Amino acid sequence: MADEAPILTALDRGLLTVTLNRPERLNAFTEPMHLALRAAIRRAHEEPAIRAVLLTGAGRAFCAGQDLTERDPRRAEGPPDLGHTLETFYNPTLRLIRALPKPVVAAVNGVAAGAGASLALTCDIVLAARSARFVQSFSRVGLTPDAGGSWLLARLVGEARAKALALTAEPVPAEKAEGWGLIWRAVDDGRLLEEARALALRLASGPTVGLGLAKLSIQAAATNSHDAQLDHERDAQRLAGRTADYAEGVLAFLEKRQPEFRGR
Ligand code: T3D
Repeated sequence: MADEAPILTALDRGLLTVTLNRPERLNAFTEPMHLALRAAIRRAHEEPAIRAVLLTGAGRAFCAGQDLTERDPRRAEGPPDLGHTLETFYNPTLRLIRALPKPVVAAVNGVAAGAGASLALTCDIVLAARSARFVQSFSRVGLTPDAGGSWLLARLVGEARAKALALTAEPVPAEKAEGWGLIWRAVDDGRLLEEARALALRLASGPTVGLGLAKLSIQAAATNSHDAQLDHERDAQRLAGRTADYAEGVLAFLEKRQPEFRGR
């Protein structure tokens, strides 16, 4: 298993499926896995043929966050600089996911803990198997939410729940996560990949520029004033209105047929 690629990728009909692939460690992050995930997201930025991304985990977990076997204090010369590892390994990839002007769907197939939960919640649409759970496990090891976790939690579920989750590390089952608005949908375990893939393929055949602009607009709204957001929307719509997909969308509506978007 040690020789297996830590990240698997497959491209099909505009959808890049990225699978975290260290199932024996619940897909916990090592440096090679970080670098491979970042390369996959970079590829999604660079290749026009990629119009959506699906992120999932191999085996029974989505991701257990940092691989703690790499943080064994018995083998360390002194306290680690975790800020350095966040800045070097986690944060660049999370920024790339947020900045990607294409939809990223997470299929959370099992437990998502620590930075693994943050990674899932960074994605644009999160589906989770009913048996999956989200754990802010940081406090169990003396840490504080990272990889965007504190920012995401506070915005998604509000300060009261965010603080309770961060301080208690109480697991949130998928259905409760859906009810709280932490994720989009909880799905029967056996149907998770099928449903997530169908959704991601639908997005991959959509008006890519418009979808990307919509994603970035919603994100900008988190920090913009209403006034600034009106300007942001004006500029985004200007760009969307110049795409061939917009012309095709209107034409298809007028001709009473399904549009055939090309992603440009
Ligand atoms: O360090 C930095 O760079 C800073 C950044 C930090 C970001 C972080 O993510 S900090 C948080 C790190 N993650 C955790 O603290 C989670 C640790 N894992 C757990 O709490 C539990 O494993 C889970 C709640 C995720 C799942 O529990 P359960 O009972 O379903 O599974 P398990 O039996 O605990 O784990 C199964 C195996 O995976 C087990 O190995 P074994 O005994 O079969 O050989 C376990 O040790 C291993 N495993 C699980 N999580 C990790 C891990 N091995 C290394 N690192 C892990 N994070």
